[in-house]
Amino acid sequence: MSAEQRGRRFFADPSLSHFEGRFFLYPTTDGSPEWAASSFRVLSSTDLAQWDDDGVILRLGEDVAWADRFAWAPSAAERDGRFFFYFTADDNIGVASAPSPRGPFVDSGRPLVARGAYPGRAIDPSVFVDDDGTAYLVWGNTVAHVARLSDDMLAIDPETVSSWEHPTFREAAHLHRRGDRYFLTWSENDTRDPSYRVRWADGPGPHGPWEDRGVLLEQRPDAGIYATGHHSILRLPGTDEWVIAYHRFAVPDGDGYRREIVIDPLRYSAVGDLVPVEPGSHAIRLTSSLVPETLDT
Ligand code: FUB
Repeated sequence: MSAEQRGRRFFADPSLSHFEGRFFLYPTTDGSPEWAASSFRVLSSTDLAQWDDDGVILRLGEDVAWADRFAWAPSAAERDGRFFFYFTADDNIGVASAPSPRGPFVDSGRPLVARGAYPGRAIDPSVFVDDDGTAYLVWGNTVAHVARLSDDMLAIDPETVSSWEHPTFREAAHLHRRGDRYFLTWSENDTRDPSYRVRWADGPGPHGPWEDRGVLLEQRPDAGIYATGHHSILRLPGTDEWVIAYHRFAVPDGDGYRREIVIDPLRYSAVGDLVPVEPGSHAIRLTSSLVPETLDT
């Protein structure tokens, strides 16, 4: 590994939120084989371009007693001034809460979705809050699940779980709504494969039924961009402008364990369909770090 490579920071699985007038990114800390991170950090920004690393917000094994490895793919939501952090921990999904988007997060004490409770792997939680305030958790690998969250945001209602299988559904399911249309987006293929990419479907409600509408975002070999997947979608507050945050192999010389985050505009056609994303932007820039360290080995 070159000297230049050694000081680099790698992040993946970006979950982008806007809380208290600031953008927050909740990612997986990347840079180790088999995605071996055991803690979560949060990044924040005012402009989506320059990002502060606000440090560690949850440590598996220390803050989470029931799992100590594979800290992956989180998502966050706010309700009544409290912040809820959904995370993967060793193929279970947990939830922690805090008075601020930067924590300190306190784990609920048990998995919210335990390994094996539903078909497929219990990974990649994503929270969606509908216009009427109802919150849903979306998760899964090979099978996508959607369930209503309880009013206190700490449990799913098992009576409401709907499951969805699609020949290309791999992981990273994400829900968003624009007007009366709901959009389910997800990753297909393997995150270590250059062909990892995002696909979309739409439907009339948070449980579908879903109609596959095609590929939303994929590699651009001519520009050296590969494995564009695991995304989240955010409407910029007070506008009808949208962005998509996703990861790709870090440029240059990245791979499925050294990924970086990009934020690109997301556009809709005149009839409200999603328009394929043109990947090409620079990865996010970290301008300050509370805890400088080198994460890659
Ligand atoms: O970052 C670890 C895993 O890689 C995530 O859970 C998947 O979605 C894939 O991005």
